[in-house]
Amino acid sequence: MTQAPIAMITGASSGIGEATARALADAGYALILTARRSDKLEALAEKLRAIGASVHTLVFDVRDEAAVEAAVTSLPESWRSIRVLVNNAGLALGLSPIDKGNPDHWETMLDTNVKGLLHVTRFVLPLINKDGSGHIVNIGSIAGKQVYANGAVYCASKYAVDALTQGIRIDLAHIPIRVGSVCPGAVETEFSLVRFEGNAEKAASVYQGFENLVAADIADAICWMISRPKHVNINDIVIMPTAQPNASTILRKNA
Ligand code: NDP
Ligand code: 8X3
Repeated sequence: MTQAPIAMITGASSGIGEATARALADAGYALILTARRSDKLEALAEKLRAIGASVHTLVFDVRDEAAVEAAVTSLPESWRSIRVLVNNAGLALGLSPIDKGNPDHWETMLDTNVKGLLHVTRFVLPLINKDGSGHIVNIGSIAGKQVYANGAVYCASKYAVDALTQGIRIDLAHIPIRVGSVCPGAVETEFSLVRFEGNAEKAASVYQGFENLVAADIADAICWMISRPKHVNINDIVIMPTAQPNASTILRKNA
């Protein structure tokens, strides 16, 4: 029996990570799903098992280096050969000018989006396939290409993801492990609810008056990126709503 290729997705408990888990299950991958909220992760795992996917869940905070190491070390032998790592866990907190920013928010964003990605990559790298099929996909953002007002620290964290993607790409080319990023504009997920700390009205207003991206659009791009032949490395995909030409401009109806 041929074993299904394994993909590990961080931040699989909602949004883009969850949609990617569904898409990769449909594409025949076995899945290692990670996040902090074990109830959400288990509910998704059960749904995917019901459609025939093999799923292993790991509950950890990407900011906690020791917890990341312990979780990866805990993987059973049959889960220790990973074809695709999707570094997706991330968040924004707040939307404020720098002189009014909250340093706790800054620390959480940088620790999650930058150091968390590094911790996961460092401990998972030894398990990634070295036969040319191995792949790392980092979820960046249009905010990592263009800075927008009141988002300096979130943007800085995503510029760092862009730099790390380019650097890791160079460093792993000799193995080879393929490395690329998918950088979306506005996708309706829990992202804005988290950014505005549970203010549902404020979060909903982000997506009003235009057709935003949905998480499945990003999952689709990830599936395409990782299904290219071994000699093709897609370095970067920037994917935007048609109504959002750049990081700072959204064409809203009735606005
Ligand atoms: P969601 O809030 O829906 O999902 C974020 C995921 O990250 C959740 O599964 C959450 O799980 C996980 N996560 C957050 N912090 C941690 C942590 N410290 N440790 C472990 N897991 C964590 O948002 P999205 O799906 O939109 O976000 C996914 C990625 O896409 C992020 O990197 C985001 O920056 C990026 N992005 C989003 C865009 C958008 O418009 N939505 C646009 C461009 C990029 P849990 O809380 O259970 O730990
Ligand atoms: C999320 C995109 O522009 O809402 O990375 O910050 S944006």
